[in-house]
Amino acid sequence: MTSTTTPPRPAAETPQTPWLPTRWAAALVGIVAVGLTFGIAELLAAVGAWTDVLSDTSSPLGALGAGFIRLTPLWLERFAITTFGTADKTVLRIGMAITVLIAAGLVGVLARRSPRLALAAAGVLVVITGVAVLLRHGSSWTDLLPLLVGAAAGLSVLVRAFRRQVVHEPAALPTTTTIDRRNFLRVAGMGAAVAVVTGVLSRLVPSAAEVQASRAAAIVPVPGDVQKVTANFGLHENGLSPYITPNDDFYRIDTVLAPPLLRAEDWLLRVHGLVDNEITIGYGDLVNRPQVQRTITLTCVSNEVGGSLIGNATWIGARLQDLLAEAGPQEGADCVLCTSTDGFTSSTPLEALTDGRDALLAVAMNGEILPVEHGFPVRMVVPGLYGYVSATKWVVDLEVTRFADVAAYWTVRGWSDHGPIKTSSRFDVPRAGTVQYDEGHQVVLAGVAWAQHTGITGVQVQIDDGAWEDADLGETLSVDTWRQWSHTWTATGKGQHVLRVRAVDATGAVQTDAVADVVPDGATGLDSRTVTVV
Ligand SMILES: Nc1nc2c(c(=O)[nH]1)N[C@H]1C(S)=C(S)[C@@H](COP(=O)(O)O)O[C@H]1N2
Ligand SMILES: [Mo]
Repeated sequence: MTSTTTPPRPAAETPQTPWLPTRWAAALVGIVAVGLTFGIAELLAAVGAWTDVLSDTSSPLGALGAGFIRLTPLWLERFAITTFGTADKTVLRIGMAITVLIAAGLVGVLARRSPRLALAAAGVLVVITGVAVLLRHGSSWTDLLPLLVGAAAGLSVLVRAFRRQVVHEPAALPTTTTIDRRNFLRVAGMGAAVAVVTGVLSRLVPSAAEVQASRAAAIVPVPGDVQKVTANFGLHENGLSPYITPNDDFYRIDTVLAPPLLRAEDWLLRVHGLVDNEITIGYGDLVNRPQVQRTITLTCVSNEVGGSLIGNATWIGARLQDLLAEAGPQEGADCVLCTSTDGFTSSTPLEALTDGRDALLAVAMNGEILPVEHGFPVRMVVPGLYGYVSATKWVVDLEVTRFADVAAYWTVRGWSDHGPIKTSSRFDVPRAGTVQYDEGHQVVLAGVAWAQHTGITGVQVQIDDGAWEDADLGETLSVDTWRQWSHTWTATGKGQHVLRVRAVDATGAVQTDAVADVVPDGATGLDSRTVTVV
């Protein structure tokens, strides 16, 4: 028989001294509780999206990011794009993380004083996030589920950690309430452990991986119609942009925090609105249509004079003109509202999609399947129009309509309805900044010039107030791409000199020197360099 005697119990605990966690410990528990909320919610959202039970819009952090972007005033957004360029999303993420961390810490500190108030504050955070989830394009009430489950876990940690106990002081002192230290530490520790585990798990959920797998399985279609490409195309000068921009160097502009997770096998495009025949087409049908290969230069309307929001790539895809012809646009239609799976919209002039130019539903970029951040599985590419009115990535819906009846993402924010690209040119060499040359030095000036869908026939360089001199031009595949240029200048005259460049398009029109801001329809003015001859 085993002894039933239990080891002697420790002596009855001495009456506890009133205890409160330090502010830092309380803040940390607040962060754990909020971390748990988002960790669990993101995990559930990712699993939900992956299993198609929930839409891609149920991620609370994604929704907060989208809400943040939507509320960002125009000037700040432009400042972010021009200051941080493609890193603007990273800056936004860091900003959002800091904001959430501070709010979570404050909730913890508040709980130390009043768990009820803290619960209310945390509730406000949850409601704000919930509203952000519901405001996302294509979301429904069920998309709130991940957030609600996460919040239940997070808030219960908060409540349990800060559960009060009544302490009866031994003497005739009044009864005081304090926090049970052991319980606080146990709950905080458990909460932190669960938060870390869910955080790690949610990283392992293969929803992004599924999309990459879908992309890896896709095969670049063989185009039946290819523009001639000669080997070693274009000019080669140190510092000059290559004629074709490699995918990894291609500028990226969009309004999403993370690219939407859309698999090729799930992609469907609906063509509807003012058409005789509605069309719904899947990825397989799209790549089975006649494919063409075209080199087209994309440009962002936010590109400042001399800026880098421009790139030239070779795209493979089906021509939009043929698809629209099958749909049969009706009298009075003048616009196609193109919607991305992330909710972004562009209103594209119907004319630009049907006037014979190579407007594409592109599936490949520079010989690869479209990179996810450039629109996988399908994006639009329209020669001659700025990206915001034409280059919709992750495109899933084309509604033939009238400009008078719709408003697109950027047009409601003060940008023009029609966005034809303005003729422009820039220096790549020398780079901006202080440059010195010895007198008599043969200085190579070089850059790119563009007038998509009209074509560049000349580039001219001016030294100070001298005559405009013709630069040499690189070859070009079509009027839809930029052209490289270069010019040699013999550095003469000690002191400072201003070098300017301007383009001449195929109609003979010379690039204007009038300065215009990027808002509402693209910047104008001349790019220049100031150099010193010694
Ligand atoms: N879905 C979606 N498509 C989009 C955008 C966006 O914000 N969302 N931005 C447009 C803008 S403003 C530009 S300039 C181009 C940029 O394309 P890129 O990122 O492949 O260079 O995409 C266009 N397509
Ligand atoms: Mo853009």
